[in-house]
Amino acid sequence: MSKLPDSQGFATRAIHYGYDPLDYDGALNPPVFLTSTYAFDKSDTGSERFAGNADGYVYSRVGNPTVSILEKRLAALEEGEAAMATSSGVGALTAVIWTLLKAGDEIIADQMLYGCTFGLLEHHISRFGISVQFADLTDPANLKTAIGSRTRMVITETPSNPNMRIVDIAAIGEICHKFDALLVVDNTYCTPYLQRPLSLGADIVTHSATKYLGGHGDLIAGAVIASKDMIDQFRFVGIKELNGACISAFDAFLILRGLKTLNLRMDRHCETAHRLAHALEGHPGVARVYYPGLDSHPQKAVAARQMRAMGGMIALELKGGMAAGRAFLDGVQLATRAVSLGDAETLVQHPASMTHSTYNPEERARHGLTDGLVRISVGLETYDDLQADLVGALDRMVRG
Ligand code: 4LM
Repeated sequence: MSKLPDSQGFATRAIHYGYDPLDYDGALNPPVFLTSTYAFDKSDTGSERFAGNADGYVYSRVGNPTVSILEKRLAALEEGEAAMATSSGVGALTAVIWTLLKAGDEIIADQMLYGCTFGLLEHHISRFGISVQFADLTDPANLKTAIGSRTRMVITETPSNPNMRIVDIAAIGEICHKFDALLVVDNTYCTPYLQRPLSLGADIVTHSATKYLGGHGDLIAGAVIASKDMIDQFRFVGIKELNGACISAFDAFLILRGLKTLNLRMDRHCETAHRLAHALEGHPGVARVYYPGLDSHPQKAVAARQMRAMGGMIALELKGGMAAGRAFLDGVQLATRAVSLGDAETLVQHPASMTHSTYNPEERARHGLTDGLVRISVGLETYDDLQADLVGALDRMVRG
């Protein structure tokens, strides 16, 4: 077990926390335990572990030594008591919802969420008797109006995927707790390096670890960070018996590797995105740039309060709607046309027809997602090359 005190800095924890090479023959990197099951020295050991009376592994759907190292590290980075890694971000959120809620309960969710999160909440969860209200949580007053005695959970992303709205975590958390509702914050866009929702008043943090935490576009994974009590429930009910969305030891290893450079990558993502947001604002093909570091962003002050820096994601509202969005995407030469985010490669995509096509046109209009919005996941390439590529694509789009 790592001997580092809890007071150590973010990068130190991201590199060392929860692992001591001397526990594993000096191996600098954690071993990848590729095993589905674990031998018991005698039958009593197995039954005691299954009964929860003794520590120890029983089966890798529920726990694995490589995964445990990742979980300890993620909890330390998010400043939570405990963490559980999952096979995807969707697996993390379903483990939370299915474990904690029952028919008759209500969820209030922000009006703008990653497309498949919206799909789950708007199109599927009602089949299980759970109702969902959507509200614009950028104004906490809207939560005060919507919340009631059946509200068990409030779910938000901040910044929201894809249009970068900012939700005030502390203000929303305060309202939730007056009504005994749990606040779930999807922290995928920020990572714990930029924002720590639990310290701001959230109860549960979820992640798509596919994105910045892994950082290299080579895996699908997720995570939940919360109190030890809740994580035990998510593990022994949510993953073990409800959705089975356990992470593989190999993917856990890759995320541990990615975490070692998380702060360096995030610093560069943020710096490049900030410069690009300024450079693209005012282009004749661009109606609006959504980036919380710009003076034009309506929640700039809230973002500055709760985020260390403004992140690596930018959304552009193009003049010319869907056709302009497609023309821009087809015009890039260095950036990659792809969904997902948080990779070294700059990725551009068109939410209305791709990640957020789970919102039908009427839902897009109601929830404030326009057809002319394109999303840029700013990568780690040389700044000048990126600016030339994106401005060039916009110039060609304008010229038609
Ligand atoms: C995308 N996003 O936006 P898995 N939470 C947030 C996300 O952006 C995502 C998930 C959860 C995209 C995927 C194609 C804020 C995913 C879901 O994909 O299940 O790891 O995470 O491009």
